[in-house]
Amino acid sequence: MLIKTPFPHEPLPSEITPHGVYLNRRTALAGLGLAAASPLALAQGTPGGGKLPKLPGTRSAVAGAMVLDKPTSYTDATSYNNFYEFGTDKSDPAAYAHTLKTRPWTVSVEGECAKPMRFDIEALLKLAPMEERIYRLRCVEGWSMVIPWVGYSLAEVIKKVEPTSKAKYVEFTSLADKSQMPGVRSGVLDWPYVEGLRIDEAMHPLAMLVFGMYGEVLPNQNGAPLRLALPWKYGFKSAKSIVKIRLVEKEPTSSWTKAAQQEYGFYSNVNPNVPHPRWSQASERRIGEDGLFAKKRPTLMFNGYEAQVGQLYAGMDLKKNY
Ligand SMILES: Nc1nc2c(c(=O)[nH]1)N[C@H]1C(S)=C(S)[C@@H](COP(=O)(O)O)O[C@H]1N2
Ligand SMILES: [Mo]
Repeated sequence: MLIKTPFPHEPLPSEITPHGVYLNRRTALAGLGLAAASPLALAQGTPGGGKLPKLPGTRSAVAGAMVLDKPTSYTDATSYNNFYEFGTDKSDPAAYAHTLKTRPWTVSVEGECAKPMRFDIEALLKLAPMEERIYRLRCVEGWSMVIPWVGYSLAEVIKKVEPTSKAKYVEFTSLADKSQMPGVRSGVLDWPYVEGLRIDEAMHPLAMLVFGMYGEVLPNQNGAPLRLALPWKYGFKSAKSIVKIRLVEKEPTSSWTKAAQQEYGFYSNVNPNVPHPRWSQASERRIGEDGLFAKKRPTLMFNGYEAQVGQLYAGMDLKKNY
């Protein structure tokens, strides 16, 4: 049977909210004789919405954490979203996610570990120093963004619970509450939203637990109060609004794999050479570059993070392990 999934189309330019004006800080600084603005200055100059509490992070020292691509405008990053718990249209999360209650919020970290723990969100915010990292985000649908996230490596939390030798994988579960999330009443996915990683992927320093973006706390539509950012994988691997992190022995089944196994594999590493069964993955549209003359960008192996993560997959057949 052919499963009709809601991932089939390339967005039309008309579907994309006109983006806000990007404050070109490099140009502004050039006028002041400070042309050699560091990527840090550039990142910190990427304006947020100015309505949410500030959440600053120091420039990350993790290799590959600061791409030099121009960050997507805050307006685009917060109005063109995938968060099916609030509906399947790109504009639904921004329209409906205000009903999500992000306090109180606890995250249980459990399973194959010596010290299972329930973390209050306030404790997680203090668990490790906040870093700013500018990552590419490549959606499996064929578009991409560049987002200055604020958070720290997921490994910081996993280490705390002391995984046992049986902890081969990590499973992430998002909140699924009909009273707060209107999309959970639909059968579009088998709720709750579940994703998974191999433990060595989860422990990689680039695998990030995110609490903020653009120097402010996460807007609800982007996965408040905490989500993942896995820059070398298709966007759907980065679960939003996480309530449970479970260390397990067997490969978890993600919600998208359950919905259409031939289309969304466990690894889902960005790979221009492995087409999705219904469309090519060789190129992408960068949101904000949607003008009449905008060229598509070639998609990079592992989304451009091959130097950092390639060895995780040494010797694996990436067509088979899609
Ligand atoms: N819980 C949950 N997490 C999710 C999704 C979702 O529908 N539900 N969508 C995923 C997809 S397909 C993408 S591309 C990214 C989008 O993140 P963004 O809206 O912050 O750009 O979130 C991912 N995380
Ligand atoms: Mo996506």
